[in-house]
Amino acid sequence: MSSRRDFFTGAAALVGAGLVSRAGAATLPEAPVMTTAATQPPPPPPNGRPYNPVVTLNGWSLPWRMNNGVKEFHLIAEPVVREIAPGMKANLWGYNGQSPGPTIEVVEGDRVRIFVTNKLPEHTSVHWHGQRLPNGMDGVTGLNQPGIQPGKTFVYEFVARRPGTFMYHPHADEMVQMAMGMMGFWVTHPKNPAHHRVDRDFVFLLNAYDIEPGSYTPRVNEMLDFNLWTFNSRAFPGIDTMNVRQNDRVRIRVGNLTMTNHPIHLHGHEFEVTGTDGGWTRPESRWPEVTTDVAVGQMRAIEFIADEPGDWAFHCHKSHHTMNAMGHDVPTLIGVDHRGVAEKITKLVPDYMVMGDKGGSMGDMEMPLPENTLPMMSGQGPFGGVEMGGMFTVLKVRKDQRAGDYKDPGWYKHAAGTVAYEWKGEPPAAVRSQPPGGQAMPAAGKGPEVEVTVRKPKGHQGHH
Ligand SMILES: [Cu+2]
Repeated sequence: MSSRRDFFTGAAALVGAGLVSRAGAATLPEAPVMTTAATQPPPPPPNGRPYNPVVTLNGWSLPWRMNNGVKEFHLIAEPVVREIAPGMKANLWGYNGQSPGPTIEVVEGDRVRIFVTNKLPEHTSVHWHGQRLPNGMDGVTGLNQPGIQPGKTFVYEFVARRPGTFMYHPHADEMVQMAMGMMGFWVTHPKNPAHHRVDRDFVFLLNAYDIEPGSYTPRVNEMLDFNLWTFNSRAFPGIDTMNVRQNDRVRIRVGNLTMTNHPIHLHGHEFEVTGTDGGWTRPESRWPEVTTDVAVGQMRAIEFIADEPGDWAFHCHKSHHTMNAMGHDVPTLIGVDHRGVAEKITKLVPDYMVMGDKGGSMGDMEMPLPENTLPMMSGQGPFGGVEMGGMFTVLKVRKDQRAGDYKDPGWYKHAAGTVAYEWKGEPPAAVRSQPPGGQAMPAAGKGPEVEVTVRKPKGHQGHH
């Protein structure tokens, strides 16, 4: 069923959330454009089969129009400026104003028609990674179709046959276009919304760039030595937190379009891999873990009950993937007494800094940074510098986070006696009053002992 009223309903649902409408030719569906890198709360589907929408971390889902029962989307491949984190922007290629492109959400059995307009300076195509579809819709330039030349619009059409987690990306000048950020997420929801139901469903892509400190555009010839590691083309502290209610069943879907694998690690909970790039895993095949490797080209859906309140780190476990650029050329001098050396070198090489001679900490160090460059490790938490970058964010589990509320609740307020403390000869009173072997509970009618101040992450540490 279609009606004139349906025509822009999808877009209307998002207006006011950074979305700019851009009318296309009369016969084409509108191609809305997103102007912000902030996470957009998921709008319920305005028409078509019902589903439980996903939340794209620092991203959004693409509205559609219904045309005689076909879901029509319009992607525009184009150069974009993506804010990687406050203090750094990158000239990337993407879709509809951002990179990665918008998430496409459809329902198992939907007939889907996607218009792709090429506003890049070279030909492109779109491959619908993981889908069952007619061979001529698979998007490999030269093999399945001619390239989409600049200024041209191609149409892809197929039935979303298999529910699950997918990605899309060009299969044309792939090394350049993927190094420039051409990619997006795709979710095909099960026909029965009660199947695989969760309370929160977060999705994002893993990406890597080689952006020289002080510059704005990725070096596209890079094969191995990437220096910027991101979730949905955002680097910590620019990645939004995942905010959930205590005891929510949470799914996090991750797709990897970098050139290396990423062991994704969650603190405080065990999860199971409930979906891969090939579909849902059989329940008898699942086992609990706290880290799962997401190899190149793979998608993984992990699920867990968020039953431990707090601010839990969620990150890639390769430590150089939780650092921002400049990580490569700094010598390790742990155990070396270099008193006076750094000072002398600084006179020769202004950007030089010593990588902690005590095994330590750069999070609090001030160092001169080139323009448009993030500190290697930064981010302020309630107790000081978090000393992370890149692929790192926080799962915030709160008793009072309402269903459907994705707002950041601020830092966790710890119950008295449940924070690691400095030993001063005897435990503080709050620790002594804890029940032996049990979790400390805040005394009835009394607030938590620790007052925390919320400080905004500093994106531009070290600028003078
Ligand atoms: Cu990694």
